[in-house]
Amino acid sequence: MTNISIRPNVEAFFDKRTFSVQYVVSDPETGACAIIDPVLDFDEKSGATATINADRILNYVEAAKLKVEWILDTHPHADHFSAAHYLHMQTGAPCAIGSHVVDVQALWKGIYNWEEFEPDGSQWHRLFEHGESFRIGELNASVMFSPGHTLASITYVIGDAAFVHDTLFMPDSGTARTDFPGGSAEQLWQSIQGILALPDETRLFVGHDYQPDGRSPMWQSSVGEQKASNSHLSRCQTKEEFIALREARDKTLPMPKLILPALQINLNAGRLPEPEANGTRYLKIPLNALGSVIWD
Ligand SMILES: N[C@@H](CCC(=O)N[C@@H](CS)C(=O)NCC(=O)O)C(=O)O
Ligand SMILES: [Fe+2]
Repeated sequence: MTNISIRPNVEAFFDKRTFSVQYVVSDPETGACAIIDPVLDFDEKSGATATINADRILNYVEAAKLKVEWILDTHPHADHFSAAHYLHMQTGAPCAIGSHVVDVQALWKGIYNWEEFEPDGSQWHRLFEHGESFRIGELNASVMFSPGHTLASITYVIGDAAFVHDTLFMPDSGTARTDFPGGSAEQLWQSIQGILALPDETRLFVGHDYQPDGRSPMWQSSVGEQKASNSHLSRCQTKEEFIALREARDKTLPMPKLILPALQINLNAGRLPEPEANGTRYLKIPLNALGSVIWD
């Protein structure tokens, strides 16, 4: 699956409001590129949306004379809005995500009581199955199903670069949480084993960096570095120990502040709700629908 001798260009864009890392991965030969996990800005205090992050990516694409062939999400994000739809409208490029997004859609259709919503993945142009391949110019990109953080998470492997989203974080930060609806620490462990089975030199690009102890944001590690020093994995000899560590930590984490606003946008491939008759768009917030709460 991996061809370590092929080294695509990877440009990262860090969003400091949500600690998200967005990527443009490009083929040096043809200038074709894919945008991965773009953020649509949302300020929950004012209800304002903006395209500051997405426009920064488009400016880079234009300056580097790249052609956007794909807009890819690794999973339906629970902490920020996806700019996939906006970038599709700007570039015409197709949007894609993992095929198990339909399971996440079915789950949240119930939570939001969305009668009219079709949980069939038709909101994207393409849904990827585990093991499927596609092209970005001359680059071969392949898809690994990597659930655990969400039911639908996938990793994109492109030459020597793997976009591992919220599975492993930087070695000093460990791993992603597994307590969202449909999450599973056991599945995350299995998904991590799949990523660590890639060659040691594989460059790993994470989906978030929460800057522990206030250090500068970082997003690139390697399989070898993660094996040697991931702060969660190095404390666990067995799957059972990992599950216990992950679940204990998850119990201490409040829900992301944007989970309820974000999933209704992201399960619709980043489309905002249609405006009502007065021209204003509204979000729907279910009360007492998620089990877990931390009050202080
Ligand atoms: N405080 C952040 C939390 C975001 C969050 O939960 N991030 C997920 C990835 S979407 C995670 O795995 N976090 C790990 C952690 O906080 O230890 C927010 O409110 O947005
Ligand atoms: Fe996430």
